[in-house]
Amino acid sequence: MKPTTGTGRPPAFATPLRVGTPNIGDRERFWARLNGALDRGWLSNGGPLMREFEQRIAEQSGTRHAVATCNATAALQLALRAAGLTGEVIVPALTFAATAHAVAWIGLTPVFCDVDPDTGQLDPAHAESLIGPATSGILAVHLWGRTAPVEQLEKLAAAHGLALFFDASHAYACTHAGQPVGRAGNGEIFSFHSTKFVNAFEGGALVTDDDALAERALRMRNFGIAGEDLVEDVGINAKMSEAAAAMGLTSLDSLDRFVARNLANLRAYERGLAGVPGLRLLPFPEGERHNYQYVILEVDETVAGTGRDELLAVLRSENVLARKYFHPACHQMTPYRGPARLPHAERLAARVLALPTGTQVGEAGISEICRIVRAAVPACTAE
Ligand code: T4K
Repeated sequence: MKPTTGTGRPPAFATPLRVGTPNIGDRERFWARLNGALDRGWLSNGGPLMREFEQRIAEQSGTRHAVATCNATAALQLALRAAGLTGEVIVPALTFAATAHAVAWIGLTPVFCDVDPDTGQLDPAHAESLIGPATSGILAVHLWGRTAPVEQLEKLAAAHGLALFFDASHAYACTHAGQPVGRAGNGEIFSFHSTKFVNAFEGGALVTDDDALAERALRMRNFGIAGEDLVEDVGINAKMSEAAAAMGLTSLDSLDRFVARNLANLRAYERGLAGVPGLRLLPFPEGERHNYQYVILEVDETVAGTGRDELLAVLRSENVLARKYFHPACHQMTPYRGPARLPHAERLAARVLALPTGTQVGEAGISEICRIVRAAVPACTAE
């Protein structure tokens, strides 16, 4: 049965427009790389494609080391383990569950921090109030590809002797203060999941300038093995396969094209939603390089006359599968639920919507999405 809008007419988009549809690079180059791996008979465990991928990630990030992994969650865990963190780690409440889970899964306690009400980034003042005797580190997030308050957090971590990592899953190929994301704190972690603008099917990487940290993470990624007869650490299998690296490299080849498409899409959203009462597209700070992969719309129900969830229902009925990234806030998820109230994280989690972008959609499609949104906002139609 064909989907309908409930009015009997077909949805505006015949095929669903999703948030996170992968950008696909040059298929011929992908197959050539994959065939090379098959011909070599070397499919994982530090193969040449994985090493080339690491080299390109390190170059882009301006770091001495990149440790590629099977996903970013594993890279986060490797980073925290390799840095020897114990006890409590401060994390923002407004992020994907993986940030908190990476901490909890290795037996550490995530302590949830509130965020800036405008940007959604971790609030350093609140983070400071959460530091106690058991705190060993801060894991900040460059949420939606906009960067966290890096300098303030570096100052805070230094003053309290804490490790500092950045979950940069959304921020590959971005800059902060004109410098590539990757060099802040003790290390930064990227995701190359299929839903990210550069993807390796599944993949991640820890980048760092800390030689000892990189060496330990490299070992731990491969069962803690240091040599044929030597196992030096408790390790895990977090290796990136050659197939993933083939995809990752092919994706990197098209990075500029993907960013250009995302930027053109963002501008189309900005034009299409300009002046709609109660709606705000979260801005990207001027003067930095961005990947523009997360187009985030904030809905103020009191002004718009419709709430985020109602707007989402309308969009979904038209086959625009926007996502509530990120809802619920982590401290409201079942494993972490407690008495803590984090008003800014809760408020944003209830108001934000990620809209489709990437190579699957162009300006005509976005203008149609904006038309649907405008028609769904009573404050707009009443004007
Ligand atoms: N830290 C942060 C801040 C993160 O956002 C993430 C991941 C991580 C850490 C951990 O990174 P990894 O360990 O995954 O490398 C998706 C992704 O699975 C996840 O990687 C991502 N963040 C998160 C924001 O989005 P879900 O639960 O929303 O996935 P799902 O299955 O609902 O798919 C998302 C959308 O993408 C849907 O609209 C469908 C579409 N999609 C997905 C896939 C896999 C496609 O169109 N094609 C595909 O192949 O988590």
